[in-house]
Amino acid sequence: MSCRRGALIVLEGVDRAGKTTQCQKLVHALQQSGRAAEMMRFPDRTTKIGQLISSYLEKKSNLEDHTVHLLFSANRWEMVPLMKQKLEQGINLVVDRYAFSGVAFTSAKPGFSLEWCMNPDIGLPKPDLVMFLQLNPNMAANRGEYGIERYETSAFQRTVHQRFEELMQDSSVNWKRYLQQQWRGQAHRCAFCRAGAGSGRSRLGTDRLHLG
Ligand code: FDM
Repeated sequence: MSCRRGALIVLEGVDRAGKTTQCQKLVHALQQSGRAAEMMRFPDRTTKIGQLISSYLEKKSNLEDHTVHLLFSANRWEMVPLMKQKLEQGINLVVDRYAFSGVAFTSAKPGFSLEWCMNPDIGLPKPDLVMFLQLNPNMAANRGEYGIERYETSAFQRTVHQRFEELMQDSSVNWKRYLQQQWRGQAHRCAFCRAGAGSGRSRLGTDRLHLG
């Protein structure tokens, strides 16, 4: 017997915006309402590729900028069979960062166009909903442990935020923006209906990831 496919819900935002907490709350809320839901995160630091990325982020190793961009993308691609399997089984996937982070962070570096950054992710399963948690980068900087990993400087995060703003202009992606005061304990409540999860309306993996 076939079951309805799960929804692919992505949470995006600058570092320390609270994405992980909201992902956990959303998974919990979905499960409480009787729906199958699981969380994934990118980078997934558990794989071999993920370990290379993790070491880079922790500043234990250096990687050339194009190379690390492609590794982030490869880290998503290696999870695609599992993602598709779970979605087809009717499991709703709540994903902490996705290709939008990939594009926003690399294109915040000098010499990288949005177009170049998008290319390796074309063809990834398209999310049914992308929730953007908006937090002023100066507020993010005051949060615990900020500054330990690579990219955690206010100046860089401001540029990342600008790149996200550009990506959010793409109306073929179902973006929903939450301001900080809105999402405190709230974002997960309306995410489910916005994604069409469990309704059978959501689409599985169009062959192109519309990032811009
Ligand atoms: N990041 C994340 C990228 O630069 N590219 C990507 O494709 C992804 C998914 O890695 F600074 C950056 C964003 C962030 C870091 O941090 C991952 P968390 O705390 O694991 O989300």
